[in-house]
Amino acid sequence: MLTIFPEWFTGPATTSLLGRARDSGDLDLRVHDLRRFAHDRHRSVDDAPYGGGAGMVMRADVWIEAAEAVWNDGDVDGAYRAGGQRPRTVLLTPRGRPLTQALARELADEPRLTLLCGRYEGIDERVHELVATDEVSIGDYVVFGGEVAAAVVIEAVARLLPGVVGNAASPCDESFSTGLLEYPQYTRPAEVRGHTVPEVLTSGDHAAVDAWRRERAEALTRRRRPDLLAYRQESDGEPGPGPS
Ligand code: 6GU
Repeated sequence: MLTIFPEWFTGPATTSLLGRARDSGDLDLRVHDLRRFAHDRHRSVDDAPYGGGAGMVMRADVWIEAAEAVWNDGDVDGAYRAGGQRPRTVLLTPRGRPLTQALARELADEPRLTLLCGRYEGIDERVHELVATDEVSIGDYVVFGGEVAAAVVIEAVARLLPGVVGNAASPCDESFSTGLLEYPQYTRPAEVRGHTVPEVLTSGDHAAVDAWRRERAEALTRRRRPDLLAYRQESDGEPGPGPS
């Protein structure tokens, strides 16, 4: 990934399951500093917009040279030259395709990804044209920059990789393969501040537990995310990735 804030990733990249996936070699994550590819002593990566207006725009030439260097990193034949085949290169931007579990699966199938973190008011349009193969957004809201969005993409993709813990079936995974939200879960103690555990869960009747969970998941989905149910009906009961 390419960013002007490589230090931003130290926490997410070294902590918990992502850190473990890197340590075990299941994930090879390299964070590159975009400023290393700047042309001047001040290492500037942005300039004033053509046509005027407030704010700065990130320079296309710096992004292009940085991306080409990253594409060719560790590639002795230089297979990813300008104009040649590029690895899947995802520009994180609010105008991108919304991230879904289906898109995370698609990206997880790639042998290699390059993630570009945009900042400031924007990026020169030619980065979209010449560097990015994909544009991805993490939702309909705006955050300061692509770093947090890239971290979301990395986590969503990494946990789908073979050997990475968290790959096993969990209620969360089921949410987006059955198209339903997850059912409520409980663990000990049996009572907390007067709130008890639903009796069926301690009955030992596995069929009854399954039926209860399914009913709860459906009720919750109907109340909170009717859009998921609509999508499910459209796709004729096919387990799907959710809307869009
Ligand atoms: Cl990828 N970037 C920014 N700045 N804001 C966002 C986003 C990305 N996705 C949703 N909001």
